[in-house]
Amino acid sequence: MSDLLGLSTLHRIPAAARPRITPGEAAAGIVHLGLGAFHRAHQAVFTEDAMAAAGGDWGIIGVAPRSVAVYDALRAQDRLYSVTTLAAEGRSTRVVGALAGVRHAASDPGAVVELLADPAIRIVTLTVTEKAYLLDPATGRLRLDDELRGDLATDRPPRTVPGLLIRGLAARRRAGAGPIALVSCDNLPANGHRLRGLIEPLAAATALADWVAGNVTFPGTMVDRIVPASTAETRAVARAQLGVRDEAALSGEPYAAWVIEDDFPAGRPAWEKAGAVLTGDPRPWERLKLRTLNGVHSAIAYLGALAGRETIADALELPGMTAAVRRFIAEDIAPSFTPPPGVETIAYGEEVLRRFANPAIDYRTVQVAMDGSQKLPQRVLHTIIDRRAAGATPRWGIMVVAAWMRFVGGRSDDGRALPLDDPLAERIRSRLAAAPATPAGVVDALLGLDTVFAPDLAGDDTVREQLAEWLTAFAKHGVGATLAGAA
Ligand code: CS2
Repeated sequence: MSDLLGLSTLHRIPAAARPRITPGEAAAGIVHLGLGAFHRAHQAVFTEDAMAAAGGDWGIIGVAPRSVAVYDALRAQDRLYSVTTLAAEGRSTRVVGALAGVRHAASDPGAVVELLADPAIRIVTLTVTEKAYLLDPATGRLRLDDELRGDLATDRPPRTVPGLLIRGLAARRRAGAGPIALVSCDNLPANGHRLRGLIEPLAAATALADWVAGNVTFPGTMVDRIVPASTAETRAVARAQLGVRDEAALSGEPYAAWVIEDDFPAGRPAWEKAGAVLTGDPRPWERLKLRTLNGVHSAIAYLGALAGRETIADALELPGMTAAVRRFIAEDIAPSFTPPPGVETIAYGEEVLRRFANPAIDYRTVQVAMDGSQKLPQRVLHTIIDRRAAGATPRWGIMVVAAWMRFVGGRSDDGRALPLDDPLAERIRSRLAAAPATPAGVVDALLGLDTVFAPDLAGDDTVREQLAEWLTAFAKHGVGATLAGAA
């Protein structure tokens, strides 16, 4: 008898953990690109709950762009997987039945193009991470690289996400399959506008512009749930809770939020019945979340990793850390924008700190630290730019950038190697290698990354000086002692 989670073993798991919709019952209506943990613990759960509450053929076909491991694991389990909610008080596990299919784009790109041409598919959601947008992070403009040029100019299977989408949209137009919404669920500001800014120039280059203008919408979203990378422990917990093995098991915090711009030309699931907020303009929510939650997450990640802390919750316990990030929120972040109506940024920040302190969540500092060149602009640099424009000196935001500059040097305070997992890793390393190994040398070298630092910021002498001061303090006392003395 199989002990693997699947349709034939569902009867063996506790009734409360069984999927809320019968797997296979709802036909597919959504294609999702990026089958990572975040999607499966966030949008898939909202969508299952919406279908359970209000019906509709909104099953999700999940597409793994590259990694084959998740795709194989989900196929072996009839696309079922569990999410364990981790709270300090205890945990609960549920199996999610929202996936109507899975595909692997790298080995079968044609299948994805065909799905986009299917009239049953009316929504495409994306969690493909910041770097897949091929946008210059400092300017937000499309960066046409060789791979994307190849996707546009040849018939070879598309290798980039924009290439795949354009090919799919062209097929949809030919098939007369009707309008569709493309929904970015990545942590980018004005993510809907960015996705539109990516697709429209490409559509114009392929004579799709009019059809896209009349048939495709780009609703923006704010997505939020802390979903750590799965480990052997996650799978062991799932097995204990379910009584069967789940090789695709996930865990997440109790909190989940989804704010969605309501612009779906061919319908949508009743996500509001699952707790999502449908709105005319999600941008104030995105800004609040990116600058506060993600900005502070990155701050704790760089400072904590340098001080030798492996998890966010442990890093928060460093003497001075909570005081420093509270001042970052109160003095730099809160005055940098107007929050959504009814929300107070400092109170929101306090809730974020409580969520980060959840002792049941092992979120690695190096996981948040990765792809810093893609994350820093919207998480920290926009706060600094807005405060500088208002004549203020955002000392704490500048400290976070200095921590990133020390982090990409590759060593923690006690000399341990730190991973530089970043699409600009080579450029960062070669700039650092060519620069004098002094604080001012490091600042000059890294501010020269013009796709990260906009010219106004890179040319700001006050910012430069403060960056060098923080780097000097970090080198002299270590990050732990600097924090303890700073706030
Ligand atoms: C984190 C986010 O890894 C990271 O960069 O800051 O994934 C964060 O956990 C989510 O945005 C929370 O909604």
